[in-house]
Amino acid sequence: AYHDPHCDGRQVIVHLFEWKWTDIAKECERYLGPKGFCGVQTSPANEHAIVTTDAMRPWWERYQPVSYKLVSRSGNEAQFKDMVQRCKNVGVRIFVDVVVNHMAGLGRVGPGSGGSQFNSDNLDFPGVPFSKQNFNAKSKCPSGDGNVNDYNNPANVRNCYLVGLTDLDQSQSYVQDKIAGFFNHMIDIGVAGFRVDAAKHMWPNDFKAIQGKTKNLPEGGRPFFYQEVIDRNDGAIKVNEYFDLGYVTEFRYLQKVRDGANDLGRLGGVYDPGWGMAPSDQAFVFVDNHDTQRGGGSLTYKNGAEFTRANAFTLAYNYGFTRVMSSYYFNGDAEGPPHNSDYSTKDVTIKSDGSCGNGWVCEHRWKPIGNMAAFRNYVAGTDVNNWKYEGGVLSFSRGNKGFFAMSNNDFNKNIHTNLPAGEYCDLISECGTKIKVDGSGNAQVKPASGSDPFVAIITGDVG
Ligand code: LM2
Ligand code: CA
Repeated sequence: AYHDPHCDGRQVIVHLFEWKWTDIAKECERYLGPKGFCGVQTSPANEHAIVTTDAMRPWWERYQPVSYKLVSRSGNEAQFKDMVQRCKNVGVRIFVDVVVNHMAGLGRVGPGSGGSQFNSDNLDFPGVPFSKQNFNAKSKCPSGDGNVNDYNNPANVRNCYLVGLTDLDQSQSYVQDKIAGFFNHMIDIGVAGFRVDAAKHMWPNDFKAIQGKTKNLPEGGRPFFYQEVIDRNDGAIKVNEYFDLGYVTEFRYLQKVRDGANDLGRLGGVYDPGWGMAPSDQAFVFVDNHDTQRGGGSLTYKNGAEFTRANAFTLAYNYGFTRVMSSYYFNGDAEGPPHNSDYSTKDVTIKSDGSCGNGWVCEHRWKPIGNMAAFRNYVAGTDVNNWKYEGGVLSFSRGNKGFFAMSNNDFNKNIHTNLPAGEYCDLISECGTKIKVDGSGNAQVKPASGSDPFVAIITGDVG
């Protein structure tokens, strides 16, 4: 019920981490719409704590909610509305990261990014309002210090404070109403769905009740949900508890694809049911996210070519619903987005070669990543066939609609593509080379450029 992203069959979401609403609106119009992206995952849109104590304006202040007013480091409500509308106009939907497991951490005080006062130690958030009785009481949390510290005990994971973050009691009808009201406000504006932060730390039935209070989209249909459930076969909470509530993040994929990107022959095993991985129609997959790129053992933009291979493969293959991470350059783990001297976020600038400036990485604009969205859209629903790993080149077809090949280095190889005879534009290089398929479906396959050792072709238009 919650698995339709409402983007006309498009298949790829990009997380524009810490981007301002004004920049996301422009990116939808100038790049994401034309390239066939389904949508954008935004950073949390609601009011958050302003952290100037243990770090100066870290990115993670946005995971410390103060109220459900739409005023954040990315912009105000008017800018948010403008973004949602402009993106929608070019076929790109907005998916908001919603942080509703908790409010700001102990020790934090107001005002927040929207000017609301609050005091976490007193459990007082007048901007919602939430007060002491709306939070999980110590008596419900089986942990000595009140913090989550036993992943083998669901009550500990779900009723205690995650790293000192004040834990809401979602079993209360009042709390559910406030959270659903927040979702409904964004649905009225035109948002198509949500990434549910810390879903593992909420009881599935409580979240189900919140969804029950959430509206249909104005155009009809249930909002899209993907639940952040970190299941690495390392505790009591399993992804399958959340299947009814939307897609679930599949963190075991990150490890599989990282290992495969260094040893292409292993990529055939990225979906491993033996590991308890979610089936394709439940799995939300990605190479990295904003957490794992700061020390979660995943590949990141810092890995360059391996990271590019992992992403191109992810988009070419037929497992799960896909998201691409788009970052800013960082050294320290807490470092916030590129900013001006007053700590306002810097604009995303676009250089003449299509890459980004001002400290933004824009992985989604790297050709073997961004140009694969159209491939994934076109071949959706087909099987992977003709899997071949030979001479360092991995290749496969997607039914008789598409063919993909990649290697660690330049290559030039005769391969069976499974496509009808014809001459096809390589999508990676934006038709920098054409691949000629003969009457038996074979082609001499050579990338347009040895520095981007990928080839992707489809039998129809990219549109
Ligand atoms: C998530 N998913 O389930 C987010 O993806 C992740 O980024 C969030 O943690 C986490 N759950 C809670 O929403 C981040 C960050 C933490 C940070 C929290 C809250 O990774 O380091 O914790 O946001 O801002 C910070 C401090 C931590 C402190 C806590 C409370 O780093 O030392 O704990 O605030 O003040 C005492
Ligand atoms: Ca909780």
